[in-house]
Amino acid sequence: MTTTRPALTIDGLLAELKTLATISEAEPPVVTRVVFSDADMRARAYAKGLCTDAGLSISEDAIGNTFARWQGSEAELPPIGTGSHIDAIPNAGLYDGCVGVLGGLEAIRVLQKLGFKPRRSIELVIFTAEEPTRFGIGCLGSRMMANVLTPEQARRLRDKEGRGLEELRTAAGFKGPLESVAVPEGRFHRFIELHIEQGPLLEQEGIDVGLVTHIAAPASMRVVIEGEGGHAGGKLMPGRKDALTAAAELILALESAAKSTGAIDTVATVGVCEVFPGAVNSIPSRVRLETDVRDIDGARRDRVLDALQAACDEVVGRRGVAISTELVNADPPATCDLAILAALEESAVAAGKTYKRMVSRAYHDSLFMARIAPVAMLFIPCRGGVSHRPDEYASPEWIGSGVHVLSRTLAVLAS
Ligand code: HGY
Ligand code: MN
Ligand code: MN
Repeated sequence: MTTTRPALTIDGLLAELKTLATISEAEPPVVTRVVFSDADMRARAYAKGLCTDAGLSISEDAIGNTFARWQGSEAELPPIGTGSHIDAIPNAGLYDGCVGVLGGLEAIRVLQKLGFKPRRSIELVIFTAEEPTRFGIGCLGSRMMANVLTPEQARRLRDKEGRGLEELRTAAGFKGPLESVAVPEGRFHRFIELHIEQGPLLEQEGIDVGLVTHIAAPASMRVVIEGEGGHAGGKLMPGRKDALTAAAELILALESAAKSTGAIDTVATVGVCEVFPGAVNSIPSRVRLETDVRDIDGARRDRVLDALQAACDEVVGRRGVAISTELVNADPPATCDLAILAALEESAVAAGKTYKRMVSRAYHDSLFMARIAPVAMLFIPCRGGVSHRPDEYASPEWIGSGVHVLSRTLAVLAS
């Protein structure tokens, strides 16, 4: 495709990213946007408005996955998909996910300005609940599209206030049977997700874009420790069954298991530690841990989960507490499509951008889209590799490079 490309000013996109960031449950610059919250619904309305302004036709499925379609001349062909998420964990930044949604829209608008006419439709997707904040499981919308999470399993999901998925999604206006969310293989011809790296490599090496070859395999295990509790003054140390000191041993055991696999790709985190009753003068009687274990090698990751289970069994015997574990998810890694990677590489060269092939240590909706279509991801640098923090930052140059390479690749794939 030889075209005289207008100067790719992304001022509009930068302004839209900043506007979207103000739609938050927290005070700007902090972004918090949990699925089905008021902020999430306002953010969806804002993003849909931008898509409508670009002449895209909008549809939503029963869980809130949103599809904005630029109709191609051969409308019956499976479309080229691009997109990401706009929900955000507590205390997040403004680029995670949003660069892929608004940057994907910008890539479409650039092609429209160039007068490009797609043969295959191009569909921008805004996935529901990529973040696990509300229901404890990530990629809810894409996981259901790929039927990795069944409607029955989805109906069992509760948030920490005990509200079920059904109650919350219908209150948000998403009706229809959950059975209608799963899509058949071939619903999309190809899928590309633009995303910040959420790691330091591209910036450190001064490389413009990353071509993602594999997406790490995430797993999450819930651990509940039940002790005896009691008075912090009256109950002497011998014979205590303190749920929090037991939990502390498990947290350190998990860290040690991840560090001792011999591979830098193994990571483990305990991001949630809920203590009951949470009073300074009351011995903790119950603790809930949410653990996150990942690796690009699924079997190696599973060995860390096994080590955590073994540590639980040992602590039960020695401390006399009760421990229950629940494997929330343990997903295989995804391999990206070589033909799409080649197209991204050609686009990067044509755009005069440097690039490198790399793995994604974060998971993304593409991990599940890979179950139903050939996928690839396009990374841009983020400052210091920082993400999931309000100081997350991607420069206009970095964002412009991502949009430029994405728009070229969408044009090639949709031609
Ligand atoms: O946790 C992740 O990898 C993603 O940012 N939700
Ligand atoms: Mn995230
Ligand atoms: Mn993300």
